[in-house]
Amino acid sequence: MKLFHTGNSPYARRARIAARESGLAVEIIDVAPLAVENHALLQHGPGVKVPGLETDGGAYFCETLIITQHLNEQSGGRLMPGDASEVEKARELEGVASLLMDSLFLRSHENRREPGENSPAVIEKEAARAARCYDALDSCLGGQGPRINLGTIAAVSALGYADWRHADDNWRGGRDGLAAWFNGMMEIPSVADTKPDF
Ligand SMILES: N[C@@H](CCC(=O)N[C@@H](CS)C(=O)NCC(=O)O)C(=O)O
Repeated sequence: MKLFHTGNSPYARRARIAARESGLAVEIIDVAPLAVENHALLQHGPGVKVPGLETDGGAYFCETLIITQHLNEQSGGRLMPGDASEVEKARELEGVASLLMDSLFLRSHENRREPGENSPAVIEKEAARAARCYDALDSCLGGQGPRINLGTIAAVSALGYADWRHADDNWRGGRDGLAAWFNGMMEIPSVADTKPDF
């Protein structure tokens, strides 16, 4: 399989960690920069986004949730807990972390638009959504030890992205449990090696 990514993409980071932890043979290919005409990814479909996964069977998957799900299935379930109730918790976490990532990503783009072209209402709404997500992650992960599943991979990637693009959110403030969990996750080599460079 081939996994296409760019250096600091939080979505691609999830796929990169999942690929490594799956134990599968996945070639990781950096396709930066994305914003060019006739990009090589166009041969795989209309999106030209990362992550993208070319399977051994010749299919091409876009969308992080589809890619990481495929990697989990191909690895015989290595990326999810074995116990059914733990699977539900991991899925719940993956959902909250996914919507946090989408929210942070949207707000980051909004923040970087020209003054007068961005929407303060959107920025405010997404900042409030992110704060609720940080609280939810703190409730769920505070006091937990580091472990890999698709939920924790999504959560550590979203929080790492917040450190880069939304340092002012100060997500660690008043959330000691979440901060300690994050530090523990950063000890895992696949997580440490994919930390955004900023
Ligand atoms: N919904 C997509 C989002 C992926 C995404 O937006 N990736 C960004 C990089 S972080 C990208 O490829 N952007 C290129 C562009 O917007 O042209 C997913 O879950 O994989």
